[in-house]
Amino acid sequence: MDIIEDLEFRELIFQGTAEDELRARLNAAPITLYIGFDPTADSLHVGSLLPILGLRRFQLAGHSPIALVGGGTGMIGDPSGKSAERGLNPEDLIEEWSGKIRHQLERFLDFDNPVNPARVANNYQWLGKLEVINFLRDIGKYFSISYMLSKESVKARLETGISFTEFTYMILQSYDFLQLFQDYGCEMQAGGSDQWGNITAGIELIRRTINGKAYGLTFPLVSKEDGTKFGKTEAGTIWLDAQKTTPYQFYQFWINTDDTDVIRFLKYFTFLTKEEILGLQGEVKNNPGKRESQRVLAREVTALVHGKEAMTKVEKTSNALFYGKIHDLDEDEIAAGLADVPSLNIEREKEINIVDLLVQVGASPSKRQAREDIKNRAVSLNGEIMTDLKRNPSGEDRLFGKYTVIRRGKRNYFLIKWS
Ligand code: 383
Repeated sequence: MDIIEDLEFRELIFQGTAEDELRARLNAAPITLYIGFDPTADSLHVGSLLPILGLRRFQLAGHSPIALVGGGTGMIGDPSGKSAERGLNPEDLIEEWSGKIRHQLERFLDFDNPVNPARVANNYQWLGKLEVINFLRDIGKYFSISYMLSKESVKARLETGISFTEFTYMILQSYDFLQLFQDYGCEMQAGGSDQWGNITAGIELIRRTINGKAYGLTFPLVSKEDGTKFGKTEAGTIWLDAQKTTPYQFYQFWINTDDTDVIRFLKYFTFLTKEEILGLQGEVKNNPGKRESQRVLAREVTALVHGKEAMTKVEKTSNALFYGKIHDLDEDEIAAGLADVPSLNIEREKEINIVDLLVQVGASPSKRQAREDIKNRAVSLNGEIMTDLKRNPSGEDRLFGKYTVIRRGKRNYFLIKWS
């Protein structure tokens, strides 16, 4: 497969250095490439997904990927794309996060492949050993201040302020590239478009120190047509760690993609073929209400990140809730599917009328409205339409002895937890 052709179809190329040469190099023989990930949290998030999958695309096309964990650079802080100086995290925390991020990265790559296995490295291994005098003599000399000042990451911060620490970051990332070039035969660095300055600085260092030829490639930063930030919802960041963003929340995030974004996201985040994606593009046009593309996107990305089994489970939960088929769900699926809806804890012994219950859980704004809703057959209890204004939900209305699922209208769920 011609990797560049595939990346072009997927709109994944933002910028490349010496693009014609790079294409020729990639077609000539397999290349080793790397992308770095700094441990700035205990998990990666969907923003890191596109570059991770980029590594996987290269591996599938026969090239050798290196996932670099920035145990050293994470102690400094990349100013790229950041409007303000960041605080330093404690060393032991960075080390702990490095381990977690390494595990996450490992899930996406194939380490047992005999021909082009993936590798992981941690730049603390070499950056941690640097000594300031040697660093300034051996590496610092290759960076002119005017070159460093011309980088977007620095320019953007001259007014608001940048410390010498963050200013130095690009030198460390450049030194990584040189190390990987020499020790791992790594000829290419990729990353998001925010990494362009750091990547080209490394290429320059490799050229100036050992007269080596290295390449760079950047992916677009993921944007949404409506202008809002990708990867965040009202509930916050969408993480790859199932403990932080449950597979169900993760699946919901993708299924809520707008029609205007969904085809581009299928290109970015799945391994579906060109033909399959073009087919779905037709579906969006001709059958927008069906949201088939969103379903496929959510299914594919959830399976990639959380595994097929977890995907099948959340897909089932999502469908059951969509069609109101509560009885199809087991206890865990109810808990997972309704983790984010308004809920109310009520003591088991308490007698409470359905009208009061609707108001207390926030399903209806007033008792009058609650009665209206019930009369209009807009309220269902555990998947069955409820028309009895006098009803006090009792033992038999508690699924698994503890849940009563209320739905008002088509989409609004509420959960009563009896304790
Ligand atoms: C560190 C050492 C290297 C090469 C790269 C690095 C990390 C890099 C960085 N990257 C971002 C991060 O870690 O800060 N300086 O959060 C993000 N990446 C990738 C991609 C992205 C970038 O991990 O655009 C989004 O995910 O490049 O912002 O030797």
